[in-house]
Amino acid sequence: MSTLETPAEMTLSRPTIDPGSRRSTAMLITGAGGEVGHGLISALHNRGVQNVVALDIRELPDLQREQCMETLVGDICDRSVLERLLAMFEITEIYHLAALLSTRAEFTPETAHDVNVGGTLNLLRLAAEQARSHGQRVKFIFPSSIAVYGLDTIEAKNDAGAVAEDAHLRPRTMYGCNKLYCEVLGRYYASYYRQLAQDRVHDLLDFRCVRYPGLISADTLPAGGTSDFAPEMVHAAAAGNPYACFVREDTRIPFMSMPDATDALLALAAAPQSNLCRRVYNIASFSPSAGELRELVLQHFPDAQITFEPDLARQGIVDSWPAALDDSAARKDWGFAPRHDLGAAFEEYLVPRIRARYS
Ligand code: AKB
Repeated sequence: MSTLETPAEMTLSRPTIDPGSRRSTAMLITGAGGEVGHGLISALHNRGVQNVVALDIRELPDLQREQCMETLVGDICDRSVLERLLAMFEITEIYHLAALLSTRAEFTPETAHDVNVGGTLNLLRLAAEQARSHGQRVKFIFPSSIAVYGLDTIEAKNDAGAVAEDAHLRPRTMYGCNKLYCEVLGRYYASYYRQLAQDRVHDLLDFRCVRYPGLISADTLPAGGTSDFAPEMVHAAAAGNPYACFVREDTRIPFMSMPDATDALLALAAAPQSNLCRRVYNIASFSPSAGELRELVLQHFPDAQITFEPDLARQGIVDSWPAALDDSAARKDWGFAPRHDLGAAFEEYLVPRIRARYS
């Protein structure tokens, strides 16, 4: 099949681009229909960025589509979809968000590996090919996760305190293994890709990565993660639904608000390369226990019905994640400074927006 034919697996939502014309430059977002994609597209739109091309396996809602230059429906595992993209656009920057999250991945680990690793490999290769063809480095921004860490016992978790980037890298989930390996692949493509080839071109990719904690959005609900108990608790309270939290009251992992998560991706992307002393950075904002979260939710929604019914398997995953992250490198190198601590996340962001959403 020629690269100019539209494969059955990919459809254009707005077929406005003439493939014969000069390719326009584009910023590609994969997994654009997910929670981070939703926040990132709107953050880029608010900043006046007009060349976003969004890719997802499902059609995006109208509002997101209007905020993009082009939206494509297709699978990152399908290389013909990516070839088609290359025929249409000159891609200068990639935000590769598509992934199967930690809970979902445990039900179909091999499929998760195909998407999380195979899809990332396809995107890294696409970035390298792009850089070779237009002669400029492609920026590759990759959200990794707290799931790359693995602490064997609650005692080890308590003793570890705020975990730094290079410690405790023993993930217990397929998703964590995939994210950790993709970080390594990103480093390989950026520094050593085809290192023995005669026609090797150096410096094709500028790979930058944040390790996200759990994220809480007012506008979307997560699907398939294990940190989902926090956003689910808040949304259920606002919607007037009872909520049985699937982890113990004393469970503690770091979180951040969605606006801080998307701002962090953009701040890392914008940082001068000379300031960056690593490719992979921890970031986090606050680390409440599930019980403390419940108390805070009750302050804002006094009628909320929140109980604790731990699911031992999911509990085991969250117990293996650190209670806090050391994000001092991100603060020092590229000025990471989340605007929402726990109180501000609730008062200034979550509660007003979620109330409006469910009222
Ligand atoms: C998950 O729960 O899988 C994600 C994550 C912590 O990366 N939210």
